[in-house]
Amino acid sequence: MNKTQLHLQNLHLLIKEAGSMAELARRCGYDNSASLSQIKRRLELQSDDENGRGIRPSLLAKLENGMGKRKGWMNREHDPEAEQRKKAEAAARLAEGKSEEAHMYAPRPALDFEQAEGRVAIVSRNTYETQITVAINLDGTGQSRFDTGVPFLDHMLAQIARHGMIDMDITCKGDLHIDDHHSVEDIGITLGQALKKALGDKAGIRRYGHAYVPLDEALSRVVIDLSGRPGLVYNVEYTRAWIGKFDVDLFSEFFIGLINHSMMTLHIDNLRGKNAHHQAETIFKAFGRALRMAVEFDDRMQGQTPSTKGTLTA
Ligand SMILES: [Mn+2]
Repeated sequence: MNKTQLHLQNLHLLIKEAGSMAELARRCGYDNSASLSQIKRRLELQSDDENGRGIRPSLLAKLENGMGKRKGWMNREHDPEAEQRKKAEAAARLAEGKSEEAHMYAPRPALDFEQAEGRVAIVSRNTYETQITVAINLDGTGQSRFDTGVPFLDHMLAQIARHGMIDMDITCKGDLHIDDHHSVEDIGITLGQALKKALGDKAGIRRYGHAYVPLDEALSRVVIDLSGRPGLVYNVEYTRAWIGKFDVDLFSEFFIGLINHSMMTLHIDNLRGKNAHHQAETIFKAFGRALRMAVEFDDRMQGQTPSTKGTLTA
């Protein structure tokens, strides 16, 4: 197919999509369709000319803009039926992921949460980038199982479980061939969703939690308010950019995802530390400890909501 034929074919597609030549002209900023008709006629006459220049670039841009096509659309061949089919398939896959049937292909928790006593939540989140299932029990014993494909993150999540006395089961199938970014961020998001769900109306809990945790030369402080508002103050200067194969920038992505979906206020300060592994580990241990304190029931609260507003979820 030569250039003139390609442009003519795409012009036909645009006319069909717009509904008529007149409508196409209107959308592309013409007062009437006469000049477009002339161009179409010229293309038809020149369609066998191998040296034909087709439609000039300024008009191509006008057509692409007017019909919401990407730059260069007019210079590529299109199969509208195949594109439509692909779109429908993608929409169906996305709808499936959002539905209650998500667990049909989202990973299932290996630990038994269905029968567990306590504040349990199981959340699956599916996108093209990651498929994640998080199961937690805030009233657990600290047992955990992780299969995220990011070993150092598993090591850190285990600190939250162990020191937060929270049972956790997290599975992630992510696009690790790109890098760890989407997996780490989306695990933060999904864990945040699970925390919010497990906390429910927060009646009778302590709400605030804090902890200092040292590890050899490193020391971190984490302060939590299960306020119902997202907020993160993150003061951490890692001494290295990488811990093994793990990019330390991703820790802040994890916590941003977490606070935005759990709706907590979170202050993280690494007060000192020379070894980046130690810095990270003190942060996650302190987070676990602080979270344990914040989610625990306070007997003296006697089931009241710890807020003079009367709610922590509105
Ligand atoms: Mn360690």
